[in-house]
Order: sequence, then structure tokens, then C-alpha cells
Amino acid sequence: IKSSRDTANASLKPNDGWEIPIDSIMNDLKFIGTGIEGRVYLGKLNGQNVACKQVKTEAETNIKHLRKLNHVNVIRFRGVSVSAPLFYIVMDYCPYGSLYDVLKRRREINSCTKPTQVLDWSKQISNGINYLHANKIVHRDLKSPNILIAENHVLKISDFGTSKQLAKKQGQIMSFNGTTAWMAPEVIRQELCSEKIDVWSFGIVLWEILTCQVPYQNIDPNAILWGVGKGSLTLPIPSSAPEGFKLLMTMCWNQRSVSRPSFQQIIKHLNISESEIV
Ligand code: ACK
Repeated sequence: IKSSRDTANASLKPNDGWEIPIDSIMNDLKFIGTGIEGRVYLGKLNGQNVACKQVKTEAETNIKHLRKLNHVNVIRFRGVSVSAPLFYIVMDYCPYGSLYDVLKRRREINSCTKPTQVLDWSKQISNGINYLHANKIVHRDLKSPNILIAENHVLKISDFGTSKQLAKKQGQIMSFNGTTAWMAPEVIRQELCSEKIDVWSFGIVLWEILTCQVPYQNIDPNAILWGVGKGSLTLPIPSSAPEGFKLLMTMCWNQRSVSRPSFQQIIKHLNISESEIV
């Protein structure tokens, strides 16, 4: 199992052919916000808007396994800028912020997502993660703040700082990453994990889109860890939701990770559910 961080020292020039001269982005950086991993800036590269995520060490700019990715629902990496003590990962800019922000705005005006949009968004997210899994990448921190919105309501999976490449044979990783409310029970219990941890998190994101609420909002994080880790706590499935979505959430929150659907199966399920919803 190799993560970008593990391989950094093995390569003398980790960013060969992938480096963006820091001067070409530095002149005009505007602060956008701070994520768990670091500050994000809006910059310009050859006249185009780009997002520049500041990371703490050069090792973190070694994102070799992410360079080849090319999918409409996955954020596109443009390169890295390395000029100690400043290190940036440069990617496409998404002007409409995160899915979390959009759902928050809806919550504030007591509005919610229409079923056709729930279907469209959940298909886009599944297509993006399915592509990552086909490339043996587990996201490990799938949640609405890490899903960005580009033009024409195109969703882009982002924040791969914690993603890991699965070992080819075993298909298992140890995962100490994640955000409490979106974490699968086996992550909480610190067991060996597979790509099915992203399926659990997808169920939480589907719930967020459907309800426009924050998952486990009034529950203490330690109580979430305890309850989900023991298998006694899941989110309340709204009774008014279309049956196809209810079933999908139940399947994603199966305690046994092997029994959760793959993203290929999720995409099929969403296609079948379409007739019920549209
Ligand atoms: O919710 P936001 O507006 O969307 O604020 C956070 C902040 O940076 C810290 O993560 C925003 N952000 C991250 N990556 C991008 C990107 N590629 N395009 C636009 N905004 C981004 C994120």
C-alpha cells in the first residue's frame, strides 16, 4: 500500500515535469478558505482560474497517483508549485463552492433538494467515486464539504490529500482518516478497510442531499464514534423519501462492509430508481 506521502522520499525529483513555477501563480492569490488540510487560494494560471491548496511539506505535493485522473466528476489536478517554505497543489477552480455550502443555504431558507436533483447529484458522485475505485484509489474522506460545484451543476469530487491507493492483491488499507459523521464503523474500530468505507460515506452524503441537514448535528462526536462503532447508531431515514433512496441508504449502511454494494451496483440501482423518481 502506498500513499503519496510514503513514496515521496523514494523519488529524488517527485515533481518532475509537473511543476508550475511559483511566480506564475503567486502574483494574484486570493484567500478562499481553510480546509482541514490547509488554506486554499484562488489563483490564475495562463489566464484561467485555479484553486491552490497550500500544504505544509514538499512531500505532500507528491501526488503521482492522482496526476493521471481524468473524469468529469473528479477535480482535475493542474500541477504543484514548490518553493520552500511555500508548497501548493494546483487544481481546477470550482466557482460555486462545496455541496455542503449549497445545502446549508437551502437549510437556511427552509428549502430542500428536489428528488430529480437528488438523483442527478447522487449519480454524479457515484460516477466520480466509481472512477476512483476503478483506479484503485479509496477517497477515505467523502463528505459534502469535499464535493465541489462547477458550472452547470457539475459536481467534482475533491480533497484527495488523504486518498490511498489500494494494494493490488489484498485490496485493504488501514484508515485513520475521515470525518466523524461520515466514518464507516470499521474505520472507527481501526480495522483493516476496503473501498467500501467510501460506500458508507456516500450513504451519509445521500442523506445530506435528501434532508439538507447536518448529519448527527446535536450528538456529541464521542457518542457518534461509540454508537456507529458499535453498530447501534445510524441516521434516521426520512419516511417521505422515495423508496429507492431509502433502500440505497440501508444498503450503504450495512455493518458488514462486504455486503455493501459496489459503486457499479449503486449506479445500476440509481438508474433503476429513476422511473420511480422522475
Ligand atoms: O466551502 P468552500 O467555499 O469550498 O470553502 C472551502 C475552502 O476552499 C477550504 O477547503 C474551497 N475550495 C477547495 N478547493 C476548491 C476548488 N478547487 N475550487 C473552489 N473552491 C475550493 C472549499
